Amino acid sequence: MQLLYSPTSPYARKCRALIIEKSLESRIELVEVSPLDDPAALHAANPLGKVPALVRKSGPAIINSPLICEYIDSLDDERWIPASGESRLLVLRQQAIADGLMDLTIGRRIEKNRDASLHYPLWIERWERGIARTLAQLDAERAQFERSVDHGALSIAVALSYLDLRYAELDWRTSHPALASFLERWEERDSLKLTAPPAV
Ligand SMILES: N[C@@H](CCC(=O)N[C@@H](CS)C(=O)NCC(=O)O)C(=O)O
Repeated sequence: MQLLYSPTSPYARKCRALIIEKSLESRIELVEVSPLDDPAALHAANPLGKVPALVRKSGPAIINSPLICEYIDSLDDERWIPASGESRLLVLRQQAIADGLMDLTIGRRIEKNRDASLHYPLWIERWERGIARTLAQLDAERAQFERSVDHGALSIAVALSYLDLRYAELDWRTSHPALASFLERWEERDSLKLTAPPAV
């Protein structure tokens, strides 16, 4: 199996970190691609042209990181995503909030990367307000995940770390010190250490 990924993609980082946590490295080969170069292998796996995509020996490629993570989690008996019930909903909800935080951070960055004359403040401000609200919400529900070692907590850690990469000027660690401590604990784990994005 091959996971097509890019080193800065937080969605791919979730999958890569989960692979490491579950010690599945020998079963899934990591193949770096650059989605903006439109590689044929990526388009064959995912017509949306997005990473991550998981190419299996048979059967269609699996796309969209939550589905890929479900599949990775099913490869052994150690559950990082609970199989059923309220605990499953909670972990999937945490992943959804983390993914949404990544979406907002990416949307803001794409807008900011345009020529200044093309900036659309309405969208930049809207995404920044969404990021601020999400951080406040995560802080308010911290007790639900801050000591957990599961896919929900992993996803939140990856999303917070992505803010450091793409929205460093927010300095969210100063305004949310307890969330910062949560991330620092995750940053001690190999799963985050070995998937850290290259310095930009
Ligand atoms: N919902 C998707 C989002 C994937 C995504 O947006 N990936 C970005 C990289 S961070 C990408 O491949 N962008 C290239 C493009 O949109 O053309 C997931 O969770 O996998």
